[in-house]
Amino acid sequence: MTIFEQRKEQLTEQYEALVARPNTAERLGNGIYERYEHPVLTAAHAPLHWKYDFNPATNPYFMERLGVNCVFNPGAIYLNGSFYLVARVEGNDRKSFFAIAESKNGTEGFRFWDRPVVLPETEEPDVNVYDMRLVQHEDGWIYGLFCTERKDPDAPRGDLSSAVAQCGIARTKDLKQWERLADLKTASNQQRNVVLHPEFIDGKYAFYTRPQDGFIDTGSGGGIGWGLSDTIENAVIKQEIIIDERYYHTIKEVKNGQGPAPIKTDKGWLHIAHGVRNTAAGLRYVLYAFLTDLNEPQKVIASPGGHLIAPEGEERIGDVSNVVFCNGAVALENGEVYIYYASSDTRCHVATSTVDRLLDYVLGTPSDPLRSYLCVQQRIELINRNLGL
Ligand code: M1P
Repeated sequence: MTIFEQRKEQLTEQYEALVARPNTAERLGNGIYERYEHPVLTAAHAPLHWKYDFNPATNPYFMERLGVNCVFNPGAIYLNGSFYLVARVEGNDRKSFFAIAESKNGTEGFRFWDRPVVLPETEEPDVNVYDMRLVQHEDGWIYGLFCTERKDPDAPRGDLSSAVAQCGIARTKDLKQWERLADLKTASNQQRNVVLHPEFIDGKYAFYTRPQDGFIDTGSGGGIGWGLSDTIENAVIKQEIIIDERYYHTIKEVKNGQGPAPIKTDKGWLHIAHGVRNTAAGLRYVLYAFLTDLNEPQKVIASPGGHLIAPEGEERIGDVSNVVFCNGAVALENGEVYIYYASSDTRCHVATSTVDRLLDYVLGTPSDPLRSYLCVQQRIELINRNLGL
């Protein structure tokens, strides 16, 4: 056997074992959701034919030619009996692109389709695209809203990092053929974490936004925003309001952002979002949940204090450590919920729960009292009630 043949065979075996690996849920968890033993998608899940040249004449050492650095921040959708993740795949060259991975049960066996998504461009080409939120809208299309990033044309000479982030919009019926629409227009300089609400509001398309002054800093951008647009082709939000503010000394002090499109329940729209605070070790990203009114999805009606999911164990380490981020979730008709989250901008995980349990969590968990003294009182009340039982 040549080196080429040997390496190809062994790497193929290793790859197939990884994709077929069973993934078991933790036994007890916290009652709100279950984490799983393994990530559902990693860089190693990228098919070999995306990375290696399969021709022995041009690649005698069976060497990686186009490496994949990480696979994270997936959008999610359930269609015709399968779970689909549209993952952010980052090549070794730092550019992200989207690729669809499919699984029958949503917790294991995710396998990428043969080819990544070919996303059409607008007249102003994207330099980088990432973090797609998939939304099955009541207008009949599946929308993918994502961040499109381009170099800041106003950056001073020599500044090769400043960028402008905006919301790109694409739509599809089958996740294969994508139509690109114009980027969303808002009054803000920059937008990230924009999500389409799945239903019309007063006959208009409704968006969760995240206005920000700079590429990293939200600056005066006060939190998760909301705005309406008459159309989705050439979407424009003329008026943006903040519906979930960031707040001093909370998990969302520095910034926050809507996760996936909210889940419709009989008690309101269930939202998963991320909150960011600063630490001596850099930014810390956690997930939190809140509920908004069924008829007025911009009105928050329940807001449990603290995080829903924070990075744990190996999740804490990666390209951007101490981060969990979620832009994909699936709620099945039987009430099961699959929360797809990424850790440390490196790999994708799943946590499973149910609509009932998540509603119990958002409605039964006390809100953040915002001061240590009041937090102690809140806990003493719980302790006293428990000791009295
Ligand atoms: O690195 C953590 C996350 O940072 C950004 O999120 P936000 O705009 O809320 O700060 C995004 O680039 C996201 O992809 C990334 O996971």
